[in-house]
Amino acid sequence: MGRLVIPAQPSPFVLETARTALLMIDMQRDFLEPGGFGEMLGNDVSRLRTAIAPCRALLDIAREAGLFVIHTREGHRADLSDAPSAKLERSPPDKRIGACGPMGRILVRGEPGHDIISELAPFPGEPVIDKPGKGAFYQTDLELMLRNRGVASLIVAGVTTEVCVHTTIREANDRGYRCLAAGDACASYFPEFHEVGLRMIAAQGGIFGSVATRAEISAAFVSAADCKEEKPA
Ligand code: TIU
Repeated sequence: MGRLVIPAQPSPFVLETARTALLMIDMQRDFLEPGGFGEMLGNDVSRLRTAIAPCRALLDIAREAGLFVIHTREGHRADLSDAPSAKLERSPPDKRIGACGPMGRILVRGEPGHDIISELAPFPGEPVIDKPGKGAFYQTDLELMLRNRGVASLIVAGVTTEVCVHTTIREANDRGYRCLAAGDACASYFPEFHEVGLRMIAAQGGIFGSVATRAEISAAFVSAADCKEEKPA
């Protein structure tokens, strides 16, 4: 599809489709589904569920355009050997990582709650990165995959805005990737953190990256596709 310009804050975001990946961060059952770990902690999961339809639309457009689509999941080994005690100890024993939650052991790989929601299930061939931390680069092979594909730009969506999406964008920015947060395809249990989180990305000339809506991103892809079709053979 080639070069695309997406209206964004603080300035238009330019990308080459062959050098762009869509990162879908942690759209997991335990965070998003009623009866999961997120709700067990007292969070209103309906706030996160607002991101599902925009994420679905982004996946459709990215797959159509041939972008490299990568999904991530936060979680740990069954023996918890990759879970720092500082992370384990911050919740009471019956609600901490590894405890039995409503959808299996909380944030443990292979458990039902750890998996990606069915609405956004990865397609065959789309890598799923299992990450032990909040950032998708920390202790994973994400950077190796991006480098091997010559990726320069990332469109980032998922949950939660101020935690795993933010940490991943900060990690990516320090590694030299151009990042575009898909604002309404991200969400938080705390609306004020979502809003300020997005503002922080675009502040100071785009200190961590840029922010656009799902509709702005889709429109740029659709108009690039139309443009291509109208060209004489
Ligand atoms: N994926 C992600 O953001 N993990 C979290 O723990 N988020 C919270 O907001 N707690």
